[in-house]
Amino acid sequence: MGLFSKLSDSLSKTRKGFVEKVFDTFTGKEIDDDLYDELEEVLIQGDVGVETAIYLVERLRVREKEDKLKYADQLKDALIDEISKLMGEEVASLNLVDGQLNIILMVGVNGVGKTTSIGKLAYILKEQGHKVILGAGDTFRAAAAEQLKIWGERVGVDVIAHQEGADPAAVVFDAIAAAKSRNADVLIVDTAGRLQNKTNLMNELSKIRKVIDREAEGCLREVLLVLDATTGQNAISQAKTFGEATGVTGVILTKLDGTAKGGVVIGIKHEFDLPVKLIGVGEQIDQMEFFDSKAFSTALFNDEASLTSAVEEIVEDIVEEVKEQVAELKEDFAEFKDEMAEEFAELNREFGEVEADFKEEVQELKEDFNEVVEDVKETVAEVEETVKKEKKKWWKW
Ligand SMILES: Nc1nc2c(ncn2[C@@H]2O[C@H](COP(=O)(O)OP(=O)(O)OP(=O)(O)O)[C@@H](O)[C@H]2O)c(=O)[nH]1
Ligand SMILES: [Mg+2]
Repeated sequence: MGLFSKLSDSLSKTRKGFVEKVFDTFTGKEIDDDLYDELEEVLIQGDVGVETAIYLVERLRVREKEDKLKYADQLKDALIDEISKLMGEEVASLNLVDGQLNIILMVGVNGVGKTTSIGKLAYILKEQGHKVILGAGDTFRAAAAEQLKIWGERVGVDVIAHQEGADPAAVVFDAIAAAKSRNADVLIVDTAGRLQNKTNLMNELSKIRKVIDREAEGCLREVLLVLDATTGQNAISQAKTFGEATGVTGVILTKLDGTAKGGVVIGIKHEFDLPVKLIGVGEQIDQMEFFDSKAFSTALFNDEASLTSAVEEIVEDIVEEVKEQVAELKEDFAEFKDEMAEEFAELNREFGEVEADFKEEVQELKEDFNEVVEDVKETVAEVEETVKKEKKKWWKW
């Protein structure tokens, strides 16, 4: 499936559940305060966040005056325009420096998709040619290191892990040493999502940061906060807590595929000075993408987007089918060739037998013919002899 249709597909629930509701508020109505109130409510329900909902409604009031809009339908285009502006046009990237060790720290509460995202990110970076190593900094949850090791095997990268209950700072220390000695240029560190309480969690993260700063000064390029899109408003409040406490540099928004709460991206973009860097659109290894604001708002609002993705899918299906048919034809042809070769060999054999029989018969015929020739010669000789004798008789007369 193409990149765009993947994104468009993963946003289909948000398009149906959120965008269509927003658009419904506009249908066939006059512009008045009730309409703005209703819109604000729908935006909040769609998880863009209270602040962002208020901001967008304010912007629409301004646009109504500036553009002299009369009907609610006209506000629809203005809203799409305002949200697209707010999202920006940039495609996200990671802050990595060539030829140096780059450390990426993954943080976030339990179950949001940190470990899975590490696996997917390692896969992306490895494909890009980086040498990646993983550090199992979640020593709190049973089997957390095992889960990371499974991802490491899947991707084909080394994982540095200690026993359950070990000091995560010690794991990070070893992981940095391993990254240096094995010449890895990207180290991604997993962390625990749940500790006894929030203070413990934040303390642990700051201890890990200290080890990184001491052992690999200046190498911590990204602290990525992983947020689960299905939690909507909760994701926004987690962004507040973690953003303040752990020096987060960007967000990975996971599980966009299973939710109608994709509007949360708009809120995160607007309320925090935090770029959404990557989005998770499924559980598989290749289901994570760098966040492309423009593609995102296009896929969200534009009918053309669904059309393009539908066409893209149809074309892909056709290409797949043709490929399959070509493969089948190739197989058939190979079989046909083998059959023909066999038949040909058989014919050759049969022909050889016939040829041999034929030669024998010709030989026999030749022999018969020679015999006949001999007989004829003998007869001729006898006749000549008789003629001679008869001639002599006649002379005597
Ligand atoms: N549908 C979908 N599921 C995802 C995505 N990312 C992660 N998941 C699933 O979310 C669940 C939790 O993922 P983990 O990676 O274990 O989450 P975690 O943050 O490491 O959890 P803890 O280690 O307990 O803190 C798993 O079942 C993943 O398969 C995504 O983008 N889409
Ligand atoms: Mg985990």
